[in-house]
Amino acid sequence: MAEPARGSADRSADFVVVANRLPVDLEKLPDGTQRWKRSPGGLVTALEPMLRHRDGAWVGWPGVPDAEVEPLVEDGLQLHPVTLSAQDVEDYYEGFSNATLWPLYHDVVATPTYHRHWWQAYVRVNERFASATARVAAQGATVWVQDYQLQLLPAALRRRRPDLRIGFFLHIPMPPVELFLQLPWRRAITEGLLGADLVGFHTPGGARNFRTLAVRLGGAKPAGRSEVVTRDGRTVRFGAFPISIDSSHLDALSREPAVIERAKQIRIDLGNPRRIVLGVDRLDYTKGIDVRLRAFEELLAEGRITADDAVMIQLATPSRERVDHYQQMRADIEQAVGRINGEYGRVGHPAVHYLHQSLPRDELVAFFLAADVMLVTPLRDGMNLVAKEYVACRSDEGGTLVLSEFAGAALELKDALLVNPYDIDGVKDAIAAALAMSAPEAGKRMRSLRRQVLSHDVDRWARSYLDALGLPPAEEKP
Ligand code: ADQ
Repeated sequence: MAEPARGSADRSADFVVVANRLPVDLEKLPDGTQRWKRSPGGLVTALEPMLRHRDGAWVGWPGVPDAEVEPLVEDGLQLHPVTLSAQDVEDYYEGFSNATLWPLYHDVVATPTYHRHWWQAYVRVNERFASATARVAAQGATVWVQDYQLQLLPAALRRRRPDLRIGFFLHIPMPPVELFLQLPWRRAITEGLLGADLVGFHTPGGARNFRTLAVRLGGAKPAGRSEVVTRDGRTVRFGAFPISIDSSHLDALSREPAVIERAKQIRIDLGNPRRIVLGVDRLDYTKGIDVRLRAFEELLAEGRITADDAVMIQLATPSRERVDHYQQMRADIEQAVGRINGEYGRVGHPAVHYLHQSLPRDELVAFFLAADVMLVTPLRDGMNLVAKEYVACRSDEGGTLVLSEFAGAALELKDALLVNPYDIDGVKDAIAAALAMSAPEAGKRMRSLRRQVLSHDVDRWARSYLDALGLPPAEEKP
């Protein structure tokens, strides 16, 4: 499906996306050969058409260590693989990105680990990404850097290529200064971000935190407008650009007869419970899977619900399985599921169904459609796309969303039942209220949520960010 890039790809792309991962994964097969497999994701869906329309390129890691692969062209899109050694993966990706930055930026809900050799790997890999991007971008090109793994890249790239227009978007929360100050390399990261022309966040709160850091640690000066600072005579703008999903596509999928049929079958397979309660997450300690299990368990223990009234399903995509925090959390969650089923299940009728699996898209949509109550209870989340996906899939205007106040999505999805995930009694009350909610009340809330999600999709997100960065629409290109 992919072909090698013909001729020199050097300095040929007008628009370059840089992310830790390429939109395709390299797979090494048992017979020693390798092939590319598409890794579908919201970001790819949103950016692909724009990249194709304007000689775009994507720079990223192909997902396996020590893969020395040549640039390739896939359906007209240049892909530029950056090689990471097994040591880089351990220190830069699993270490600094996922055991230092990830917990620090999520309100230290797990304790971040600070290792100097992880930091050195983070610097080394960011520099490598900067060199790769500098080789690919055309004179005056626009480069859009994605996420916390690459926060040094804007400044590293600007040093090499001052002619570029550089954007950066953070997909996770920007923490308050009081927490960020823990980071031994806080100044370098702040300076790295200040290399961009526009720094985007999901929420205005994230943007405000960035402003404080930029002034306090990055030597930036506040400018007249609230979302601008200046540094070394350059202007750095920042702001909130809440990401979204391909809403109309999910809406259409949820109307397909095969998907509707599958949703009915899921209910039958579960023994026709009165209510189905669903959780869908990457298996991550920030997502509050333990919170909702505990709330559900207490509701059963107190007799406020019975296992015939409500069955819970937790779908959890395997994630970061080599990072310590994740191994411990998986064990805790699986123990809780076992305990609840041991206490409240019957043969053939567990109270909680738990799948540690990634599901195909249409199967996931059928689960969304089958679920009467959707539980999205992160302790902290940049946005949380699952909440928006559930809403987009409820073309029948049914279902109730219980949503954590600490997900970025809560700022937009105001007609969800909002909960503080640290308040277990509050979460229990919200679940009980959702289970008891009348159809007209649920319908009213869902219609309002759907107006928001269907009118604010991922295309609109990308377009509004790129407009602010100053990238003209492709058709206006001379
Ligand atoms: P994530 O932390 O990965 O993203 P989220 O936004 O919820 O979190 O996206 C998860 C995606 O995985 C969703 O599209 C969901 O449908 C899918 N998924 C989860 N479990 C699945 C399963 N079992 N089978 C199949 N698919 C499954 C980070 C930030 C978020 C931010 C996004 C985008 O942490 O806060 O919303 O980036 O910016």
